[in-house]
Amino acid sequence: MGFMAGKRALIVGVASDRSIATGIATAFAREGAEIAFTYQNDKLKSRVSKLAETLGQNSELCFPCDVGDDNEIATVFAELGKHWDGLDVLVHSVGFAPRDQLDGQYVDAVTREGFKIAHDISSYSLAALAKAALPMMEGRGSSILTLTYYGAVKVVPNYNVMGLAKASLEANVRFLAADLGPRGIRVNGISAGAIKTLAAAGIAGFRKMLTHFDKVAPLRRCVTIEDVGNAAAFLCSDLASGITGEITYVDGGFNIIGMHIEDD
Ligand code: NAD
Ligand code: 0WE
Repeated sequence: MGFMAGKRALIVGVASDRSIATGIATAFAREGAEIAFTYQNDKLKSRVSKLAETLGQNSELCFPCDVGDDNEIATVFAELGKHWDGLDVLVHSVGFAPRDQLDGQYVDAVTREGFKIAHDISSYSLAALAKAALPMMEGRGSSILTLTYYGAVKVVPNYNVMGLAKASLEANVRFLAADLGPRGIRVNGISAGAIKTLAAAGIAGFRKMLTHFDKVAPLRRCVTIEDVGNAAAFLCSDLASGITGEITYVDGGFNIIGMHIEDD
């Protein structure tokens, strides 16, 4: 029996078979969890229901949800409540800034509107989902997980306002963990190393970042959605019952390196 048997999970953020959320769903299913999904818009609906089917899930449990819209968030939990009497796991794997924010120097690219959208979709949405999920999650040893990136704590070229939004997201994890701990809900983040997903497509110099990672990270390789999925399954299971408010790095050790000398 898997270590997530009997857990019911809602996963927000599948867009393709390369999505980090897909790696998480795959690990959850392998460990015996039941999974419901949301999709951002109609364009993504068929991909998400296909994944739900492949994982042997009831594909009925796919709901539309643009996390920028409070009504859509409320509807997801109203609909989910018709199928499930409680929720054990909520995964938030969503990040967005307008494309023009992620190119060139931060000081040139950042705008009031770009800042607002990045923080709304990438950070506030975690609190919005947590608020809406609370009635279904409290008092049952449940957990919430989000995905963050090293650009929250150190400067990464072109990541720009997304770095500020991820810093806010990581603080969001701590404030939510403090409030929701007494209500029986753990809240954690995974800081994943760079992975080629849709969100990475077309980012200037992304391939160079991946080869740098292969050379510098202690594990001498990039991480995969399987690596992240397995860590996510652990953090969202009872195996991690004492862990809350933490950011766990799943980055092959990249973040611990201060200076690198090339291998022979
Ligand atoms: P992805 O493109 O597969 O997933 C991003 C998801 O965000 C998509 O499913 C998209 O539909 C969703 N999304 C964007 N705006 C939304 C909105 N308004 N409403 C609802 N959903 C919305 O890319 P990914 O790399 O799997 O990204 C998932 C998470 O992982 C993001 O938070 C990202 O910042 C984080 N992350 C990615 C990497 C990486 O290198 N790929 C590294 C560390 C952290
Ligand atoms: O968080 C991310 C991706 C965030 C992202 C990506 C896009 C591309 C398409 C947010 N918004 C958008 N908007 C779009 O229109 N990552 C951690 C992956 C990533 O993105 C980078 C990176 C890394 C790593 C951007 C610049 C530099 C490094």
